[in-house]
Amino acid sequence: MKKKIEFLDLGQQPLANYYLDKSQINKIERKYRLIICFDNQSKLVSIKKTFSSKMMFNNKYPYRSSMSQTMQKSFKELARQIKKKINPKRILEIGSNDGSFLKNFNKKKTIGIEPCANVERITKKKKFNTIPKYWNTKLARNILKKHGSMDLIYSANTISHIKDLNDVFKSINIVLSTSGTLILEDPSLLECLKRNTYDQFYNEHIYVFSYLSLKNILRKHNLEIYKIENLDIHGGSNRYFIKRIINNIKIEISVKRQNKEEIKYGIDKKATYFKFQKRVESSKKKLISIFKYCKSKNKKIIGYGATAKSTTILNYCKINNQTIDYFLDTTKDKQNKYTPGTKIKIEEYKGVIKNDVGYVFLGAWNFKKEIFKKEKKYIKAGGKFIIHTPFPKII
Ligand code: JHZ
Repeated sequence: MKKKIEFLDLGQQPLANYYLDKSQINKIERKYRLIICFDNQSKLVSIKKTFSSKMMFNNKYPYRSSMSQTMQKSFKELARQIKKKINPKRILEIGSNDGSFLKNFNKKKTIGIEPCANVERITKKKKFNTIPKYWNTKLARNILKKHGSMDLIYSANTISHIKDLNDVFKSINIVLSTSGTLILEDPSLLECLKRNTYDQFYNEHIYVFSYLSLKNILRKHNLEIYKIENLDIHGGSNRYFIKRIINNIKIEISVKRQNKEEIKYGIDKKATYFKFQKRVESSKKKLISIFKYCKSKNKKIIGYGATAKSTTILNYCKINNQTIDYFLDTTKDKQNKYTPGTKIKIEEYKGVIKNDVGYVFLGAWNFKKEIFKKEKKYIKAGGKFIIHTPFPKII
């Protein structure tokens, strides 16, 4: 029986975080076909075509986790929980980005791994110990030799970006202390399917994990999940608390609950994925018709939050600079650049949405609450947002 089943084709796509300079917009961009697969044996959902880490995560990486209050709050709250319940002496973060998580801890206790040197530098400037390298067994051995074992390893939105998962966990096993805790946080496949957020798939998200698939990988490395928190972060993420199998920590009810929910939804069945594919196709049609309607009203349409996710949506639905005037984004490294593939100018967010804007396409829909709170004035004045999840609509 064929193990890997291709269930969704999101068309020709550029690299999601590869924003273009003005000089690049007339040049041919590198594109690939974004096809999503389900492995019937391991239950792992992955993208078919992958790129090297060097190509995706280098010293031009634009993403900063500090750009959202929601993320900052979430990291702060987790740090509080860690200090109270685990009280680790040594903490390692894999994919520390600009230090939004680490900054909640004593500098002497932490090490951050961040291969994107431009982002790593930001945390280093704040006097944190950071290493601009990719996570692998060589690095893990060096860390162990220099700093000893770690009793807490945390990684948010990073493990799903590394192709060789066996190497990831082999490396973790080298550094994690015998009684250590591993906390992983990544988008939830169950929520992605339920909310029709097909934009969770792009070149950086090599995997979108379910509990079932992650459990299978961890078991191979003598690790197991003992607690799961369902978070609203990034449109529905899971925070997995993981221990070595040999350690006698009680497996909490949240694990059983997640298992039950995923089985009930059919996350282990290929039919579930073909149903999702149908919903994605109809989502595309609906979104295109919404944009056509908005355009017919002769009002300006802009984008809000030039996310990696929106690269998938815009390229899949072929919505480009003919439809969206410009994007607003708070990230300096994205401003005055153009969205990959669709070439929509990204402008600096200066605190207000201009009066002439009729519709705002919410690229950063995962921060809807935070953004709606900020944009009360625009909403009060009758401004409308276009959102694609769970179904495309104008709100
Ligand atoms: P955001 C990135 O994905 C890439 P993206 C990566 N692969 C990943 O997994 C996730 O992050 C975690 C802007 N913004 O977080 C800032 C505003 O302008 O959804 C960001 O550019 N105003 C590592 O890019 C973007 O939106 C605001 O008020 O899909 C949000 O990007 C807010 C809240 C955000 O991740």
